Amino acid sequence: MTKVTTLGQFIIEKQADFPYAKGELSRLLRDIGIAAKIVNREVNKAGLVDILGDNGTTNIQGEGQKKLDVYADGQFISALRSGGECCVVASEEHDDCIFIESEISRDAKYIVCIDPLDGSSNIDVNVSVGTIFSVYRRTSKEGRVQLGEVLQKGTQQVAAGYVVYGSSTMLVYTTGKGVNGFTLDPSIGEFCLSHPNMEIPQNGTIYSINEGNYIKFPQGLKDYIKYCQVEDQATSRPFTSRYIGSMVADVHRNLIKGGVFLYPTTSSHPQGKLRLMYECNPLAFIIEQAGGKASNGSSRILETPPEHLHQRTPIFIGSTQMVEKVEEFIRLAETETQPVG
Ligand code: P6P
Repeated sequence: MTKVTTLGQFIIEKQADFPYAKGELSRLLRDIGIAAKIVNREVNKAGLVDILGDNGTTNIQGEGQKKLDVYADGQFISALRSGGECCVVASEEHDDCIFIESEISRDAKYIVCIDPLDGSSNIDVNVSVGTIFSVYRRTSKEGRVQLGEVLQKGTQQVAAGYVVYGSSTMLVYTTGKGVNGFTLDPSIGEFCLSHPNMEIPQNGTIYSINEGNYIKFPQGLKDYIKYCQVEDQATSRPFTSRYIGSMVADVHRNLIKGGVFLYPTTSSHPQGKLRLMYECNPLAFIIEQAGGKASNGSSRILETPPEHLHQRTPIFIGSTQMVEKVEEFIRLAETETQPVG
């Protein structure tokens, strides 16, 4: 009988890795895990209850909010509010930060940035969606947390994770000492350790990009896509193209199988589409901890200075050798377009 380690047991066991830990981060991660189970229940019965479709509202991105977007947002904020370890939440679904100033959260020291339900447009067609979260420590000791404390570089994260609601529901997270994956066992209602010490293959043969935007891509990306499609046995090309349209699902597949996910700048998204604080930074922390790389095309995602809450960035994330090849094509195209002399 193999030993089952639940997420809660694992978090407590790993707490010993942090000598000064008093359990606050452990409790915060427990709170997120509880909300993930509740959201999972609704995601899994979408279609049977009135939780599908548009909510009739739009978020700061100007995107139509799905009912499940709003539901998931409410569940995670409620769990963080009642857990007492979080002092402020930055959510994709809210223009501004949500300050948690209840008595129970008086000494809370953690900041959470979250995309409560990423890829929600896929819900109505039964395709995997996800939750992405990032955890920082507040830098001030008391009083209301300032926006500057929320806008910390990705290198300052104390934890990051995602939940992928797919053929099974998994929670994958890091606290800076490796990456571990937990699969929800519905029979006991617990996330159980299923993927200890996850490491991404250093190279791969899967590239993941919305090729429908090809005409809008910078030249370096066009050159890279053509490189992926050329036959070359020595480098196992042509590569395989896989694009789910849910970043969590695409990144999760590449974490396990190897590959690179690419969302460059385009003429319609000149800063890139994906958000730094609650999509790119957390996934970059996880992939780097698993031995991979996450770049904006020229530098580490995690070193990107945040300027505002919903800041966007181009991102190339996955197997190190594949990300480096993308960077090489971007550099080459830029030098070729530089004026001579
Ligand atoms: P496009 C979902 O809306 C999302 O934020 C990511 O999960 C996903 O990778 C990307 O946008 C898909 O964007 O432009 O290819 O539809």
